[in-house]
Amino acid sequence: MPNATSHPTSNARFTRRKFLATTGAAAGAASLAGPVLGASPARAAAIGNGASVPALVIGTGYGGAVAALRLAQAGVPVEMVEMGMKWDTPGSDGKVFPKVTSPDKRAYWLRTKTKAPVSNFFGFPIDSNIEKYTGVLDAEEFAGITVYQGRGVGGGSLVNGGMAVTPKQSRFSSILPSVDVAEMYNTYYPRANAGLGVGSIDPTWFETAACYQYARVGRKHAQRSGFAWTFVPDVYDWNYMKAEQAGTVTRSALDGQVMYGNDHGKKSLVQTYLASALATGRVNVSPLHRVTSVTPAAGGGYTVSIEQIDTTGAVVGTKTVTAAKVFFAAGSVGTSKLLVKLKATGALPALNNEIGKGWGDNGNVMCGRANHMWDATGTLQSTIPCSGIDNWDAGGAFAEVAPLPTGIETYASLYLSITNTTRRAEFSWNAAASRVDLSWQTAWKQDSITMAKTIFDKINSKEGTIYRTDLFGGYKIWQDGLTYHPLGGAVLNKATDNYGRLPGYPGLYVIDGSLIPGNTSVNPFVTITALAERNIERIIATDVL
Ligand code: FAE
Repeated sequence: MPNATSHPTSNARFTRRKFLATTGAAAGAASLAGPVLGASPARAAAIGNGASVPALVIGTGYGGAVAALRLAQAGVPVEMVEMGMKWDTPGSDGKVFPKVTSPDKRAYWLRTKTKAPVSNFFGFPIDSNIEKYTGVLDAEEFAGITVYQGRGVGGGSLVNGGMAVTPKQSRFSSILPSVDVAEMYNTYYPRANAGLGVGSIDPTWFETAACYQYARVGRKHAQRSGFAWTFVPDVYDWNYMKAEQAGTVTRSALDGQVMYGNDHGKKSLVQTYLASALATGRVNVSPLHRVTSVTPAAGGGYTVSIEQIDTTGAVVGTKTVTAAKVFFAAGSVGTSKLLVKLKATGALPALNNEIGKGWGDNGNVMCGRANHMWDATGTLQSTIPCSGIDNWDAGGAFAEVAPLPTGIETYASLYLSITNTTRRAEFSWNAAASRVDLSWQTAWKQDSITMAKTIFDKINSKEGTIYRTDLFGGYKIWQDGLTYHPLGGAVLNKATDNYGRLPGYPGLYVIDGSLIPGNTSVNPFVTITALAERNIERIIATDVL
């Protein structure tokens, strides 16, 4: 396998056939699912300055991991460039990741103070000072909203709750109107679910597990108010979860790990798609490398500018590489910010006017309810949610019953609602400040609050309970200042063609959550993965093979 710095072509018209011919590796061509050509051990060196590569993927989240695996299986060497760290080394406490209750420098991306979504407890602020470090969770602040995102090899899969939800088929055409519904539900959703290792909680075990008392209380209240309550699949290893509850393995979900990473049990992309990609021997990952520019190269392909950073965020080097094909997989915010800047500053001037548009927050809004003393939610709470309340059709809200893993009895029920908001914001280039702005307004969350209230006003009224006012600031009922689910900014069939190709720039593709226009009706990563599977299959068949 050629070294990262010596890939055989920088030609924009690169094809797999050409690559195989130039390397003499044509024998035993791989199918998508089949064995790979001459697999060799994963290369460990970072991408070299001046490298010329067939395919470069910006970001290692869901879209990027799918693209890398499928390209590599088709015989194409892939360079992945990731601005965050590779999270594989324990700290002095013996753990790779900190707990939600004791965040340290590993928790946050280049912040000096934590910014916890549940910011107060009994009214007291709980954020604390930390050392500035390239931590795993970015709380990126725009004027009207804080957008939480994963940073590191594995992207959002490092920090998310693993809730792996396929939207109801009947709702799909309003999520992605230009995509064939049958194809998605017959082929790409099943492929994504299999690739991600999605599983379901054992419903019998659920009934007695102490760590899900909070979810059983949530179910009781939902059902007594006549709402549909449902288990939600997850990528957490449910057998490991059982063993955690039994006390026979090291705890992770039952030891307060989730939003700042899980040491055990959680199948992040590092254990699934990225492991398979690296096993091909054709994929190389460069952590702590941030792409800053992509522009057409004189001799064909694209010139990609990269900053290498250290763990304080300081730039310690710059690299310029040439790539025949570039896949934007930096997440909804990362990809949108790059494309908006590159269009406005003349690096990719022919990008169309849909770039930066159609961005939404998946309608995220959080709230807590104060339960009666006879409805304790438990001192031991699994950080992995396993259930939700579906009032989408009647009220526009799907609420996951979330944990509050403080280790003490709080008598609180916490919920993250996903709502059917139609609000969409736009990214734009702010030349004076040399940054990308987002037009989201906090007041727009009122739509989501109204929808979430269709569930919780009714439950409160039935149970004789009230909203908690001490979790998100002084006397504040709703956490309306954030999203965990950024979507859109380079919307499919608008900013790109119907498979993620960027018009005007052959060889440039978008393959992440920025393709999805603002809402998926449920937690988004299964849809991001399934759409990436659909698009890369077409791209490999028509643009690569
Ligand atoms: P993403 O996974 O964000 O990956 C993008 C990667 O690109 C990141 O690793 C970035 O560091 C990297 N990057 C960005 N800019 C650059 C650059 N210029 N150069 C190099 N690298 C760059 O994108 N979703 C669910 O479905 N279920 C859940 O239970 C769930 N829980 C969540 C909990 C939290 C706390 C958070 C933050 C998110 C949660 N999500 C959940 C959302 C989910 O993780 C998110 O939709 C996906 O990760 C988005 O996938 P993408 O491939 O679009």
